[in-house]
Amino acid sequence: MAVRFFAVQTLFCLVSYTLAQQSCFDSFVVIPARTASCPTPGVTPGPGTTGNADPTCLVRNLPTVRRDDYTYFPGIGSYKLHSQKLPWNQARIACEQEGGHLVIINSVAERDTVLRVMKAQSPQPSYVSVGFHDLYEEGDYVTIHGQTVSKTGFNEWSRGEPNNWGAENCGSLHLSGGLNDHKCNAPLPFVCELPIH
Ligand SMILES: [Ca+2]
Ligand SMILES: [Ca+2]
Repeated sequence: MAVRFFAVQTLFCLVSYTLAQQSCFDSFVVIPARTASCPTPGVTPGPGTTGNADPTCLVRNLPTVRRDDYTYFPGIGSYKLHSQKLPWNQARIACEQEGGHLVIINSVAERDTVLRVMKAQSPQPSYVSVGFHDLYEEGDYVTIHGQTVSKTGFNEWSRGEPNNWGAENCGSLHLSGGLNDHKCNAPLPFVCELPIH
């Protein structure tokens, strides 16, 4: 059927070309239109414009630049505490929109730095969301960049944690310095990290 259709179209085109000296072969060329629009970092995408359907949008963040609202700790990293409480995934997105990511703790020194940021806030938050979860598989804790938490360089849990109490699949840090799992839809303050020292 397709071959016959193509043959008929070709014949039609030849006739058209003969009569009008115009080619209609252009109508066979399908140029895929790039209909999806990538979100602009820092701008909340509107409905249907998340960019997730467009693979080219997966390179999301602009090159990292220093921001005045982050605190810089030479040799360790740059951090910002958001005291506005958000569910874990919204916090993750908020950090990305600033060009960073939910903090990933890779050492005791970095944990202590995040605690300094938390303790500088008034009132001090008991917990902040950080960049790990076990959403893919219960008990398999990975960072938002896909690394197993036990290999990140910092894997100290608060006493009795993780306990998955009532289905807790998102990561947080307690003011006392240990990791915790909490319910992803429970709004918490959160700490973003810029990969810049
Ligand atoms: Ca869990
Ligand atoms: Ca827990």
